[in-house]
Amino acid sequence: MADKHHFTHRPSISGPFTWESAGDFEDIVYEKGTPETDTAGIARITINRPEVRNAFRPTTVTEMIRAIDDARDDPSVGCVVLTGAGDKAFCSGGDQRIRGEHGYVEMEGDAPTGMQRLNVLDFQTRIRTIPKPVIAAVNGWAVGGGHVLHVVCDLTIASDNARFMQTGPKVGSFDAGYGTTHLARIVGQKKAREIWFLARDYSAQEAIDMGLVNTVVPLAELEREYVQWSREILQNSNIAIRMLKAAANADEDGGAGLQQLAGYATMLFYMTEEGQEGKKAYAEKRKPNFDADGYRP
Ligand code: S0N
Repeated sequence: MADKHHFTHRPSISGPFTWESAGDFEDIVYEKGTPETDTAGIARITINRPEVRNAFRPTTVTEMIRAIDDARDDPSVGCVVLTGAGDKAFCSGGDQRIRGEHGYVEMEGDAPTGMQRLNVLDFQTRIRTIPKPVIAAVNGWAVGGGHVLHVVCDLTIASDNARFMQTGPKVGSFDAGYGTTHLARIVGQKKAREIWFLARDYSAQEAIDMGLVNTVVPLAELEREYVQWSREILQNSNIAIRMLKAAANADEDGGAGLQQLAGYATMLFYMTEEGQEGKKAYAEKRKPNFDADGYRP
């Protein structure tokens, strides 16, 4: 007999969970779940610089952008997880050893390579605009620009050893974009100002109490938890989720947010008979019949 309560069903998952490499990178590990297993449909980006608590340098960010762009374009991926290597940090923000005069700059010997700029902002924008949920799996410190990364993600699952901190005013930096405005949407204006002005660190329990994260689990269960959340997401309508994410973004992102939502509305319109009729009539050099279904109320 069909399960009449299928809508309350949570898929049960069983580890161990396996992942397949999705490319060669220097600073990150990019993987996709194994087809036909519980990780199928999930892409996982792991910042892999544990010796500096997973601080990012321009190369790290460029690689994360390549990975998330791949996840966006891959129709077998419905959900992305962002995490850090090891058990001490998710990400400690910009690599302070290579902070230059107006951005982060890598060196080859004594010579700077590439432009000095904050390319992490481009990655933040990708997290917002990919029409698939991005889950931050915070497995230790989330600090500075690393804290902002989890703030920008759609959901945050934290391990019980996670700690959260914006150090900006202590180290001469700030993120006055999503790192402030979206944070305030999440935890409220008073709390967001406290987080930035005092630059204190907060425990996983304090984070959940202020609504900064979605759930907290023991570190050993973090992978199981984000695979479980991903599986539940993946069994739901991806178009519904795309539209919901775009609507939540549009509320904050002004014209850029509306552009995303409007683009998806156009995509849906293309998928209708009425949308297709316009294209067909043009190709067949005839007058289109747009009102076949009448004029909807
Ligand atoms: C993360 C912390 C709290 C961990 O403490 P713990 O566990 O005691 O470890 P440590 O012994 O301190 O660290 C281990 C090794 O890792 C190095 N390290 C840690 N973090 C960094 C880092 N961010 N850059 C470079 N190295 C790092 C340590 O130096 C140590 O190395 P060794 O063993 O060789 O001594 C603690 O480590 C900590 O507080 N780290 C610094 C956190 C921080 O201040 N981060 C930078 C904050 N600013 C930004 O992230 C800028 C953000 C940004 O890019 C941006 C974005 C948008 C708009 C503006 C900006 C902007 O630039 O402002």
